[in-house]
Amino acid sequence: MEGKGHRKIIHVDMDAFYASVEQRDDPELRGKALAVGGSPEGRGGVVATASYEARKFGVRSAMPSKKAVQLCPHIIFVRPRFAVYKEVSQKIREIFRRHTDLIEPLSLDEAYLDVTEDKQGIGSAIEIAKLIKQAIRDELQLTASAGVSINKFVAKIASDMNKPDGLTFIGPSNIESFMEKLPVEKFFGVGKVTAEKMKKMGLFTGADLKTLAEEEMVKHFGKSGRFYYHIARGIDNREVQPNRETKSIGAEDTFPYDLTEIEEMYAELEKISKTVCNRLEVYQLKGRTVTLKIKYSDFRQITRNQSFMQPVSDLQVVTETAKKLLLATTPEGSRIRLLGVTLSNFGEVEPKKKGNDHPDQLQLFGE
Ligand code: DCP
Ligand code: MG
Repeated sequence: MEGKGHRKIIHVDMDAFYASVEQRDDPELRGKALAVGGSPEGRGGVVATASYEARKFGVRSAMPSKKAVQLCPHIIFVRPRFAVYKEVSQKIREIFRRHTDLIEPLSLDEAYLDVTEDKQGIGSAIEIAKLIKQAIRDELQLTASAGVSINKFVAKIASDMNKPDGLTFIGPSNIESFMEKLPVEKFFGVGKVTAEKMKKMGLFTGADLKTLAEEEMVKHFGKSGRFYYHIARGIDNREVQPNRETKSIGAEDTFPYDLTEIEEMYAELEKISKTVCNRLEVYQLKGRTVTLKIKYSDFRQITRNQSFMQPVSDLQVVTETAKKLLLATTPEGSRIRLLGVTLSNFGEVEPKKKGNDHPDQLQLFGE
């Protein structure tokens, strides 16, 4: 690689994380089709993750448990043990820290590492990725997949390419052709709705995106268009940001058609709040402020929030607050494209200090 002047970035992502931890800790579950989260009766429950044995049947994260049972009748449901996942996550981070302090966790099971300068002077990012994978296997009896490249975006795509237990290197000379072949839905920040829009415009791959000028990209896709423009050319200068504190946890959904009925909006808010509360549980956080984000069909966007004296994380409180905020701001006849719910203002109640504002919010949004 690893020519001069390039960064050396590793993206590490654990394989079937929750499910692998459960199989590790209970030999009865090894080799079995397994879903963490949800329940067989599955009224509204969704699968957090599935073991690779269950994925063979098509079971996926965020799938309703009912659907999972249809696909894989012998699937076993296991309750999540968030405290254990959190502990494993900390141990993984300790392993990373043997090589670098430039670690940016994206979730419990995933992080970027900048090893341009590594603590042990190994020099090769591929070698470091191998050592990290080996340590995770030896010390934690789990497997991880790693992607190695010169920027975050390509490293993240690479880590997903040879799962499980993969190690994929995409060097500077391969990046351009790699990006050209990449389907647009793999681009960072491109969700279902943007992907549809791109396809309608005849844009299917990185090569197609490259035919548009930067201003055209911005015209069609807003601020993200500029990022897509560069990324299609393999350029991603985002730095690995260590010690980013979680300032907010949220989820949002853009709808394939505009919502006009309050019942529909409520149903979506219930789903989104559920995702948020699951994440709050993972991170063991409670927030004092609930924020509702609404984007209307004319792209007008508003946020409204409500704060509580005590931090909250209860599903019912979050959902009811979001509904109340919606009702207070959305007159009849409104057409809504997007709804989002975010919790912020974490931690204990303390008197407001001056100069204690953090503008650099880490949003844990989206799928
Ligand atoms: N998770 C969740 N709900 C989702 C997606 C994920 O609760 N919709 C949880 C369970 C996963 C963990 O986060 O184990 C990590 O998410 P990943 O997307 O990395 O999925 P896995 O690690 O399970 O599988 P993979 O091997 O594809 O990375
Ligand atoms: Mg994973």
